[in-house]
Amino acid sequence: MMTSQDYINREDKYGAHNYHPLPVVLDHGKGVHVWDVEGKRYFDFLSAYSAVNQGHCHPRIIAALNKQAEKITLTSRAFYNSVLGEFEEYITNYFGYDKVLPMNTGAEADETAIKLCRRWGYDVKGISENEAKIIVCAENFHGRTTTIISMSTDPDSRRGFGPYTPGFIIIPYNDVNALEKALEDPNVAGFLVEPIQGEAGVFVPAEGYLKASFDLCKKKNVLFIADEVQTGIARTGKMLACDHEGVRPDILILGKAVSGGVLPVSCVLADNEIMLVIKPGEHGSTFGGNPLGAKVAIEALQVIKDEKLEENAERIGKIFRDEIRKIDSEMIELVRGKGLLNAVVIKPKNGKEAWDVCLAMKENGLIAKPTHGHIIRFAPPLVITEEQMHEALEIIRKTFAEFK
Ligand code: IF1
Repeated sequence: MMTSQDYINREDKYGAHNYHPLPVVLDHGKGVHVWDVEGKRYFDFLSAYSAVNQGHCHPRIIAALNKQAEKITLTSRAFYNSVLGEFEEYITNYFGYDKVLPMNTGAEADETAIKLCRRWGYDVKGISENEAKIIVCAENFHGRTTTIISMSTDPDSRRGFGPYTPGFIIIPYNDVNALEKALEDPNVAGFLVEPIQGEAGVFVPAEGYLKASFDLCKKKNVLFIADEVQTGIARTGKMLACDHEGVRPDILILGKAVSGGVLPVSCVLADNEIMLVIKPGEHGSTFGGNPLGAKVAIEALQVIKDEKLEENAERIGKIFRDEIRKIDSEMIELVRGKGLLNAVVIKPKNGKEAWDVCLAMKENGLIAKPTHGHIIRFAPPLVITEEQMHEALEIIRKTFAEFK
């Protein structure tokens, strides 16, 4: 019988060392729970970075997967398939856009949005060839491709991977004045922003920031592009985080939970005057729009509605923040977040940091991951019940008590 350590050693030996995982080896999952190879059960408070919003192995999504897998999985876009149109109609109605462009990963969808925005800048706005600029925010996270890391300010993401793609203006996040100033450049085609910065440590901007930014973009004929890969699909207590401020992005980027974490399905949504600037042969992906992912995504999105997961995220998220704020621990500096996308900022004590807290929580039956050394993200599947949240909070309280 292989132990967890055996599995870890094998990954270490044969896999690239581009991650530093918590030492837990997961074998199966159901709803809010996952089990390791020794059979120990944990609350999953990462949800695969908000991809598994519908819970692990949701029976309806897995049934849709199995059913379609028996019929046809991939056709490429060289031919039509009998499911893609159904998905396109479904998701455009769901989010209220004319058109969708399906891809696979979040990074690909972000890349798609960048290309779409630039092309719109040339063909519709009239920017001279190769002069288009896109405004982005410091501390952003949009993925790992070469162009995306070109607009990153995180040294770990960027360093040693140049030369970088030009054409980005980086301004501070949550700073409307900086945006207004950057928008004076007539070559700006778009403003790409996360409604809440996830990787930055679940940084929630001031109320009104998204609306004010959107309005400024409109004044300057600039596309407002929302990366809702992490914040979308009910995570923050509304279907989209932009819904909290009544903002409808010109280009909406989705990924992760679009498929409930079952397959990589991402997409970009926009209306005709933007989406139709890309013509046949100018963009695509072998797997983008595959019938398997399409069927899975329809079911995963329908589960969100049928189980009212936005409401649940909103309600249970409040309980989480209220209860964390009551914990008497010098290590808890603050808790912030929206819905079930939350983070606790940890003040190190006696050399113990967020990583040590996560290790101790793991021992007590709850897994979460530190970010930036001093922040722990708490983002369980949105199917979590009030009772389960109280059970999880008991584990968190017990853990902090161990650091007294
Ligand atoms: C990793 C963070 C989360 C994203 C937003 C696009 C993507 C992501 C807003 C790209 C991806 C992930 C990827 C993951 C770590 C992770 C993450 F800590 F880095 F910030 F979720 F919190 N836009 N986020 O958050 O999507 O190409 O990965 O499908 O291991 O890099 P992808």
